[in-house]
Amino acid sequence: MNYFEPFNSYIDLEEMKLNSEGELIIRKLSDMVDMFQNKKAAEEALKENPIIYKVYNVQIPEESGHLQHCISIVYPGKIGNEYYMTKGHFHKIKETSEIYLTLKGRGKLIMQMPDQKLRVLDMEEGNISYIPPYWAHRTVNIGDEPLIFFGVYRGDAGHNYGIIEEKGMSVIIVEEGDKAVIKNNLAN
Ligand code: PAN
Ligand code: ZN
Repeated sequence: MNYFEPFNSYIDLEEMKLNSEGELIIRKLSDMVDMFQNKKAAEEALKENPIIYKVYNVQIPEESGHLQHCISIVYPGKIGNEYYMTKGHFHKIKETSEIYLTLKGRGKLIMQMPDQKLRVLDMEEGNISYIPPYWAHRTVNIGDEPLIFFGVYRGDAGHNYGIIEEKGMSVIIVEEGDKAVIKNNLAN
């Protein structure tokens, strides 16, 4: 039997750092510039190339039986009137489910089925959001502080970004008159 040591990680919410040995992913605007709708605003913002989000991954074997877990931080900001967001993905193992626990900030969790069925959940401190099997998922920071959430999912799930990178999701979340509004994505 494979033996694996139990261990703790620690999230410091003030420092916004996860204390663990795992990989840190930093996504800048240049990594996802085509995903925002306002091309002119995106090009302008590219001069500064802001960090849109970070993911602190705990180092876990990519095997069934294990649970991958990580802390994501989506920074506040907009490209044009579209809020900063994650790239969004399906899992390679499509029947993977996932749980997000919102620790700080305000966001929206957009989920979409391959047949385009769509759901949007609020992410607020203390919300535990369940992403059932088959749903693609993307998070959007609609507040003015970092959106910080914990995610956990099966060890061997993998990520599939392809379809969403090409086509986007069927809605976008934009600011209109100080409010976060869900709009159809005309480019989809
Ligand atoms: C999360 C996401 C993380 C970043 O850990 O991977 O928030 O989003 P993207 O992977 O879409 O860039 C998760 O859902 N993992 O499965
Ligand atoms: Zn996921």
